[in-house]
Amino acid sequence: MRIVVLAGGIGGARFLRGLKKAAPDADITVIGNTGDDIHLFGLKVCPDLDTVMYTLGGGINEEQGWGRTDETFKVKEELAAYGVGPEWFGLGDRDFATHIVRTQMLGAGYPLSAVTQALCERWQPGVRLIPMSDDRVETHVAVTLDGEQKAVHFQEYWVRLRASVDAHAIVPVGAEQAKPAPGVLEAIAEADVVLFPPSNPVVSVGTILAVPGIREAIADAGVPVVGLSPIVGDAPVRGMADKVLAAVGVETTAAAVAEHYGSGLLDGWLVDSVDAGVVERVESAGIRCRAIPLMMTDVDAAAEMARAALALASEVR
Ligand code: GDP
Ligand code: FO1
Ligand code: CA
Repeated sequence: MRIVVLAGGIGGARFLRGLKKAAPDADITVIGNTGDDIHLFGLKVCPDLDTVMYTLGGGINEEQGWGRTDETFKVKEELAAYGVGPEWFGLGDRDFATHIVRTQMLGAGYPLSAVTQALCERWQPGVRLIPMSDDRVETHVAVTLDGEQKAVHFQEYWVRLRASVDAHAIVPVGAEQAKPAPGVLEAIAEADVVLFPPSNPVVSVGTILAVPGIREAIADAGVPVVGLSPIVGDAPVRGMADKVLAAVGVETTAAAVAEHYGSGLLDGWLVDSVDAGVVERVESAGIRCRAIPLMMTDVDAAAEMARAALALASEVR
């Protein structure tokens, strides 16, 4: 079975670990969000691609959910001693090596998709990880800071400001001109099923869908498209998705997120058991819906969610 998954960072990566366990023989292609990418210290950092790669490759810091295991921060300390920041973004020494290799290869002319493939040769994630695009796309967030309207990089909004101010708009800068990376549209066209893991619907899955051609390819593939809610009991399980959902006028509920994707895109939607009350509302929007436990407390729990997603996929269409 050929499965395509549109993934952000932690929610996507943890789900994928479960999916690999639930469907060990499946051919899994992951289309990764690159809207979170940021240039720091002259290096290209791709948080969501790295989170997927490290998580599936066994190098992730489990408690944090991002960055490397057994990490130290000597380089960051030395940079700070020179007065060189930003200090609010925690790049570790082991992680730095990834960004150095990536930046070196990009500088030599390789596209991000080829660089990602090369990095994955070390990590052997067991899936084909493709960035959504080789072109630069950078999510910016419009905010009011000190009475002034300005746009900040998504990482500045998320990590430095901790989404403590309201977002007026979320703009995936460059998305309109971006082309899907080689292999993205082909993987979708050849897929037997497309899954939206419980990733952020706005700044992870939403950004991938903003690359022209990707949403259309999914709709045209004529295969089941099933998603899992990142919202449980009217709140994000982790992080501040409520802030970016509000920016696009979507309430923070499992049902509203399903409606936001819409029946034109989504055939099936899994909500957590605590949200069983919204199943009817989602189904009346034309999306088949089931309520099951959706907390990825360990790999087995994530695998159970993946099985349920595949089962729902075989029910629709
Ligand atoms: P990010 O790029 O690291 O923010 O990761 P993603 O976009 O892939 O996923 C973020 C979303 O994952 C958040 O909105 C969380 O609510 C959701 N999430 C994290 N852990 C879980 C979980 O165990 N269950 C569910 N249902 N959602 C989760
Ligand atoms: N998230 C944080 O909350 N603080 C950090 O200092 C931080 C550093 C960092 C470094 C590399 C990396 O791949 C990810 C990192 N993240 C950090 C996570 C990440 O940038 C965000 O949580 C996601 O992009 C949000 O979607
Ligand atoms: Ca992310």
